[in-house]
Amino acid sequence: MASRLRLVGRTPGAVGELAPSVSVKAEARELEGEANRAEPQPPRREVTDLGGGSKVVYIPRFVAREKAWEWFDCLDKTIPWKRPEIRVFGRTAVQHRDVCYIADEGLTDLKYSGHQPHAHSWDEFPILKDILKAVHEALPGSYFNSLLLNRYKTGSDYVSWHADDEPLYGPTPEIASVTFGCEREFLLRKKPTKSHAASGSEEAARKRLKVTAPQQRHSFLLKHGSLLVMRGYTQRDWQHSVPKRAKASSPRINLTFRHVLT
Ligand SMILES: O=C(O)CCC(=O)C(=O)O
Repeated sequence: MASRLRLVGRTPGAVGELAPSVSVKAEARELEGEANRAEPQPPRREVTDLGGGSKVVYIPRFVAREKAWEWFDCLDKTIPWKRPEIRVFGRTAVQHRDVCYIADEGLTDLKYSGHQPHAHSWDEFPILKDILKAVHEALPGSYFNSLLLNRYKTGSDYVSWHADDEPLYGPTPEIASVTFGCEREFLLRKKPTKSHAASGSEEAARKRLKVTAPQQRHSFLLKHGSLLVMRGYTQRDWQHSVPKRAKASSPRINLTFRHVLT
């Protein structure tokens, strides 16, 4: 401290003041150095309690901007993206986004909409091991052994309303979702329950009045380098989607880390 005080020259900014002296610049650099040496603060977290034991944690700046672009480029180029055919409401359709699946060896196979993705090994993609490590560090006590990657090339690519409620994840799965590239809206809506479902006469009255049934909804604008975590009964009681957005003109890559029960 004493040495810094000795270095200080005249106060800059006074009328007729010369350019800051070397000693003032030295002090500024020293103060800057001190700020950089200060304990790094963990990134800000926003917690949304959805009620009924469901929760969402959102960390907007999980990965620093430049690092996140580096990871985006590497994933965009090196992942063997596929756009598979799936069965929806009895019809075959091409999925509206590129996907790839990674899992530990020996886990129960993932199957959704009549499609069973090939499970690649983590060893094929060192970058995914790095991202998984960062996720585990941010979420102490959590453990993920599989990953579904999605690439939305344009605003016409989307994922429709669904829940990741496959039995292989158990009753209260934790899903950690990392986003790179274009910002897109991530929506959550409550699944209708018996107590919320309207009776026939209530529904008829609503139709006459042209009123939509009240439904709990939440929306998150998922930023480049962000992490969103769904916890508790979110998959049992809520659905999520990433809708089409005409204005989304650049690609977005999303990684959802999951734990398959063994
Ligand atoms: O792209 C996203 O943010 C969501 C992806 C998703 O819902 C899923 O992989 O199940």
